[in-house]
Amino acid sequence: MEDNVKAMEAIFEQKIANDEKIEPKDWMPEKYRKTHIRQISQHAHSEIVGMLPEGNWITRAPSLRRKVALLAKVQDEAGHGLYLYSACETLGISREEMYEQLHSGKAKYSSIFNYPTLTWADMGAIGWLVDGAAIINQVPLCNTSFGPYARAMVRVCKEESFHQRQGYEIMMTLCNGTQEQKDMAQDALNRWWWPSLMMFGPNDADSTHTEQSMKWKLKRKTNDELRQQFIDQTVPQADILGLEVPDPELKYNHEKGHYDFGDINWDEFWQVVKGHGPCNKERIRDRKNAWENGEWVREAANAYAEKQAERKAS
Ligand code: FAQ
Repeated sequence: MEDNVKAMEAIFEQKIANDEKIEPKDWMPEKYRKTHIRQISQHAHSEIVGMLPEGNWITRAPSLRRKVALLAKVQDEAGHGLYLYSACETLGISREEMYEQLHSGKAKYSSIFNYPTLTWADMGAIGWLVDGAAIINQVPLCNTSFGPYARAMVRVCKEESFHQRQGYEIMMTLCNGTQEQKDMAQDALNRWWWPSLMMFGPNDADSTHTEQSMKWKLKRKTNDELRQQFIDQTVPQADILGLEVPDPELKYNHEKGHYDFGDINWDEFWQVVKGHGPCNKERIRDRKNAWENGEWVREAANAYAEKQAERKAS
């Protein structure tokens, strides 16, 4: 028996070393399965909770064109959540259990979605910065070792790239508008910059899972590497907009070929992660309400599926 497990472990390790995908029916170590359930379900929850801050502005979009684009974006996030929940189900956890973990606070979701969306400029800043950060985090995940997660990420990244551009275009329009509009854009950047940097997770030295996840090729880059890549890519975009990144210590380091930046407020990050951010309670309340109000839809869909199955069987 033990020899059998060792043999399966060796096959698994070989596949990881060869950059072959691990598929749901393949043998995998229990810890690999659990880590994937944790990360993929948290990722799915982030997409679904992430619909709320922007959903808040659909009725107040400044034009029909903006409303259509925002609606499409928010729907895309729902789709991303669904691919990810489906990918996670292949690891042997039910969707109900995942929702239960979200509602009870056992499962996390991204810290970024616990901040409020105060003005229309926040729609620009979220698309530009939050989707921008999500792309940088998710492009390496297209190459992650678990097949269903990697395949979901390919489509998600294509859609995120449209989201990032629509956000940047909103910022561009505001920055080319009146002084009041430009001030709104600057205020949004001031509020969303630091939380966007926190999206990549704690510094590598404080990250619980990075080392093991890199070995399993679940993560292909560390939190700090991705954060630096985001800063290097985004600062020149702020320059084009004529906006100032709210970090007095931000400076291009020619020797390193990267921007140096100021200290991130990790106390704030952990407070938000632990449920004490500005909107945590509201977000979970809204998700629970959506789950409860959708009960009749789930019942009807299940009843229909059962009837169809009965019909096929008879
Ligand atoms: N927020 O050891 P690590 C999006 C937790 S999707 C909350 O470094 P790991 C699209 C972490 O879970 C955004 N918690 O963890 C969109 C762990 O706690 P645990 C979501 C965080 O997993 C755009 C502990 O801290 N993206 O934006 C955060 O190796 C616009 C220690 O951390 C993904 O989920 C955080 N920011 O690395 C939607 C991408 N960071 O679980 C709508 C996939 C860390 O032990 C609108 N996930 N924690 O209790 C990942 O790449 C990784 O899971 C990281 C964290 C990088 C997020």
